[in-house]
Amino acid sequence: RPRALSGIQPTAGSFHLGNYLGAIRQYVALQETHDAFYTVVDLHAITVPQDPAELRANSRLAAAQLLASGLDPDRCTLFIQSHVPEHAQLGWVMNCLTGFGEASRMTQFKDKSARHGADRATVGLFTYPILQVADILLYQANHVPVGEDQRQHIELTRDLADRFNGRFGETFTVPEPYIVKETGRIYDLQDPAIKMSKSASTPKGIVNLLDEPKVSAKKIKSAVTDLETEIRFDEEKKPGVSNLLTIYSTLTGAAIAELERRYEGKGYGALKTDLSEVLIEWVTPFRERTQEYLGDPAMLDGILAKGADKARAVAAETLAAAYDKVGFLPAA
Ligand code: AQP
Repeated sequence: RPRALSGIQPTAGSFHLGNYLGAIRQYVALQETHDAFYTVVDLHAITVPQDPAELRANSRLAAAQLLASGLDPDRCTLFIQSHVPEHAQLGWVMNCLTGFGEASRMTQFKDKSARHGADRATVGLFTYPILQVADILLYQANHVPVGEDQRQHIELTRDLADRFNGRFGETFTVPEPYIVKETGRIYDLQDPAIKMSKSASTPKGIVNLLDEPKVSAKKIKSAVTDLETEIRFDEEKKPGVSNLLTIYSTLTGAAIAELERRYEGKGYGALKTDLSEVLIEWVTPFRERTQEYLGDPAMLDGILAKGADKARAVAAETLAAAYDKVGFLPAA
C-alpha cells in the first residue's frame, strides 16, 4: 500500500469548512487505499504565540474532530506530533539542507508574518515549512493530502528529498501532493477572492464546524454573491455562487451540473436556504460525535498513545537511516 501523511494545526479550536473539504475529507478517503498517518501538529502551533492550557485542550479537540470526521484508528495512524520527537530531530537536519533564500520564498511565511507584524514573527514561523518537510519524509509518504495553499510546501519537500538523496544516497521517498481540484481551495463567504482561513478578516466569512449550526446557517445566507440572478458555476465571473455550489455539491454528492439544473429559474435565496439546511444536517451529527470523543478523554488519549507508538516505529527507522547517511556517529 502507498503511504499517506498529513498534518493539521490545533491552533484555532474548531476546524473550518475549508479544512474539512480541502483536506480532512481526503484523509478519510485515503484510509481505504493507503497506509495513512495523520498528525495534529502542535509543534507548528507554537510558531505563533499560544496559551499553554488552550493548546493542550485544542490538541485533544483536534483529535476528537478528526475522529468525528470519520478517521478510524484501526485503519489509520492518528497521533500528536510532539509525541514523536523524531519530527524535531529530522527537522534540524532539513534546516541544514535548506537555503536561506529558498526558505524566504515561502509565500505562507510572507502572508503570516505580515499578519502578525514582521518584527514579531519568530524564526520558528520562518522555518515551519522545513519542519513540515521532516513531518512528511519521516513516513516515506507517497501522497500528501492538503489544500492548494500547501502546494509550495510540498514542492519544497520534493526538492529537499531529492537533494538529500542526491547528496547522501537514496533515503527518502519523494512525495506527491494529493490535492482535489474541486475543493482544493474553499473561499471566504464574504470575500470569495481569498481562501477561507481561520485568520479571515471577518468571522462572517468562515464556517467553523463547532459553531452553533444556526450561526453557520446565517453566514451561508449572508454570503456575498453577485448582481446577476443566474445560478451557474463560473469561478471567474461568479466566484461567490461557484463557491456555494462547490460546498453544496461536495456535502451532498450531487454533481454541479445537476445543481445548476435544479436551481434553474430560482434565486440565490433558494440556493442559500437549501445549502444552510444541508450544512445543518451535516454539521449536527459531526458536533455530537466530537462531544462524545471529548467526553471520554481516557479513550481519546489511549487512541493517541497507540497512534504515537505506531508512528514512532516508522519515524525512528527513517531518522536512524538519515542520521547514518549524514555521518553522525551511532550511540554506543
Ligand atoms: N480554504 C481552504 N480550502 C481548502 N483547504 C484548506 N486548508 C486550509 N484552508 C483551506 C487546508 O486545511 C489543512 C489544514 O490546515 P492547517 O492546519 O495547516 O491550517 P492553515 O492552513 O494554517 O489553515 P488556515 O485557516 O488557512 O490558517 P491560516 O489563517 O493561519 O493560514 C491544510 O491541508 C490546508 O491546505
